[in-house]
Amino acid sequence: MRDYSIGIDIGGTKIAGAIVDRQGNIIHKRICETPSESKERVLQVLANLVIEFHQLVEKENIRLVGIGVGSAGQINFNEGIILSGTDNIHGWYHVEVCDYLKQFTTLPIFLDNDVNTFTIAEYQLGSARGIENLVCLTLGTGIGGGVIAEGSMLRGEWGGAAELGHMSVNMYGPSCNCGSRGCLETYASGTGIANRMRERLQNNDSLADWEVALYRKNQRSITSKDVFEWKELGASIATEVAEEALQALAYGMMNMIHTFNPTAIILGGGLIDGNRDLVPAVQKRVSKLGMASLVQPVTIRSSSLGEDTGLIGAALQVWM
Ligand code: BMX
Ligand code: CA
Ligand code: ZN
Repeated sequence: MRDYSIGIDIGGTKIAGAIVDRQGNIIHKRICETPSESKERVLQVLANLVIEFHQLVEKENIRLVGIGVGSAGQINFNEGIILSGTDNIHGWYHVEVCDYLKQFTTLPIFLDNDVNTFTIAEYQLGSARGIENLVCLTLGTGIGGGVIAEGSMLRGEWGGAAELGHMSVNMYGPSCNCGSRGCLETYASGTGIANRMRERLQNNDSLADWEVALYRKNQRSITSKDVFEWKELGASIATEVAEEALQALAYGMMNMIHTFNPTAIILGGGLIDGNRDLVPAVQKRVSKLGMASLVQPVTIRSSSLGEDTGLIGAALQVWM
């Protein structure tokens, strides 16, 4: 009998669940909408997934060995509690996920940050396979991080380590929802890039007519994709915003290299999946910064496992 585990990825808009083997093969997958109205409803969705997957494997004669859950936010890994997470779910703080799910299963349950699980997948199966000193960064709605140090996940005191999107690259920079200023996330996440673009548009009245026409879009619906497309067309403000994002990333990554002395940095998330050219552009900038002995040997690569990396990594926690 082969061993499988249940992986669950809790996102702000959808919850994905899967039965996964140790090689990252998914044999069953379910996607549910995240009920934003209450944490009780979200927990119910998680319980239903666990119950359904248990029923499925009974029929198929395969062995489940554990459950791994991933979620954005600050996770107490030791106690299996989401301390705070997405704003999309009403009341989504201090959620005792592991204790709750224990009512529905006798399997061991693990709960970790979404990008920590992404990091586990890249480390065990992806483009960072076997790299024992590794930094992963995802550029999406936010920016998340995960660090493997000397072959183990770096967790800190209770699991909150490696919130790399909230490394500040400018103490006078834009305020961040974490309470700080100039976090990497405020410059180089999808949300951050769109915010910086909007800000610049509001404060600029000396643009060429063609550029004004280009930006004639409902400002609220501007995305980071627009910004990179406008940059390609040579639009001045979009170019400034995209360059600033790359430069912020480069400085952030230099700080990470100085701090963790990694062999490689893996970049993933929606922004990278949609624009792989970002990786060499960042690599070029990083290589000009910081201490050469630390920075020069580091390779920067994009993730290789696709959109299910976080979900697969959630399941792989069981074998980490
Ligand atoms: C934020 C932070 C991280 C998370 C990262 C990526 C919250 C809710 N989120 O910096 O914990 O790993 O975003 O999240 O505090 P995503 O939503 O972009 O996947
Ligand atoms: Ca993390
Ligand atoms: Zn922040």
